[in-house]
Amino acid sequence: MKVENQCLAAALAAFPYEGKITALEPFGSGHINDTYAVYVEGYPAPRIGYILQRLNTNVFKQPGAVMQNIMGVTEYLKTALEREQRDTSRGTLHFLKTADDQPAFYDQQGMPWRSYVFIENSFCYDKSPTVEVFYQSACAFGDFLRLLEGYPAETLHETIPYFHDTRRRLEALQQAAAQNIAGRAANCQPEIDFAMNRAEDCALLMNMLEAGELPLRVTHNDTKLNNVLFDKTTGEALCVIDLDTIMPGLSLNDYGDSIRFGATEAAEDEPDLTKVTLSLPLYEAYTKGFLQTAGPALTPTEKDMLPQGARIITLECGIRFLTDYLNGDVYFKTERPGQNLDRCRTQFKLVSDMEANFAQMQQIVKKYV
Ligand code: ADP
Ligand code: GN1
Ligand code: MG
Repeated sequence: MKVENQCLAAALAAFPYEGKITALEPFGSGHINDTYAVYVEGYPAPRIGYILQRLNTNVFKQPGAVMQNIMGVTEYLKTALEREQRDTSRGTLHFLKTADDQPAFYDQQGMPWRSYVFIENSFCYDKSPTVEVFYQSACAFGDFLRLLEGYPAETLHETIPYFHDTRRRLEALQQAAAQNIAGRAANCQPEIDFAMNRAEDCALLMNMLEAGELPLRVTHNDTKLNNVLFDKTTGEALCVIDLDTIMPGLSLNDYGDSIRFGATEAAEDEPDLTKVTLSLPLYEAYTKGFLQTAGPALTPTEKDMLPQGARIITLECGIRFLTDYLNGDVYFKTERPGQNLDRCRTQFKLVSDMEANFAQMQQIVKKYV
């Protein structure tokens, strides 16, 4: 057996699964971890019983700290849901512990694996089929923020330091462009200029945080539409997943990252930029749901800054894709050459669209405050 497969088999054997395992299949469309669906015997056919994931240690340097955050937050969410008499089995993730009571298994190569219960009859969207679906995802993320309002933020580990420090993201881009390791800088000078021309914007939210004008909260930090599970039968949003980046952060980033990914009809890596536009109906649906659920917890300044939050995290994400393109695609998984540059371009196109529609975005926020 190849070492790769030996590791997978050992990880599979490390968790106390109920039922006979019948198959294992790569699963999901994330850019960071390796995800597998674990099938267990069932009638009339095998069913997915669990998710097994290998954490990307290039991204998460302290997997133990990631797992401590996740275990703490999921326990807390369970209690919070119980208090509101809501379904705990589908309202949050349930992680398994290994035979020696650990939340992760380390394989012979030292790579960490964790496993959790698959929420049956559920699925994720990579794109909103309707405004209603996007509204539902806003309620799920807004509710997540509200439920974790009382979580002791000081006990959380900062698993990726400076994750959404946009100033530092721009500095990293500057450095990557100067070093030009992969020899690609000449292919993307307009994109480099686009980012550099917005250096002041990159500092805006961090400056406000440091000045005490924005509060630090427990945030998810990766609020893409495909990180919400929906019920296949009722269509209702069930729970927020992909909890690796839960850290102290800004509510504006959680709001904004959802807009960046979901308030457009286009895929994140769409090469045809004429297809990439900000959809104001989707923007409005998300804003409505987010303010209905998280609104009572937000300060007037946070609410006021929501459109900026959307624009700046979109700029940041474009900067990150561009930096990775310049560095030779070492961070985000890619399936084709130029994919990170395409991803960067969609983000910058959205930034331009948000700049052109900024007054409308502000009006929409006002409507739901
Ligand atoms: P990543 O984005 O890092 O690859 P995720 O944690 O988002 O990893 O999981 C990948 C995909 O697996 C999700 O988009 C979702 O389709 C599916 N998934 C994850 N957890 C569950 C779960 N508990 N129940 C059902 N499906 C899940
Ligand atoms: C990554 O794992 P995934 O695909 O949910 C990334 C996010 C980016 C996103 C862009 C830990 O998220 O920060 O916004 O890709 N996660 C990490 O699609 O860097
Ligand atoms: Mg994900």
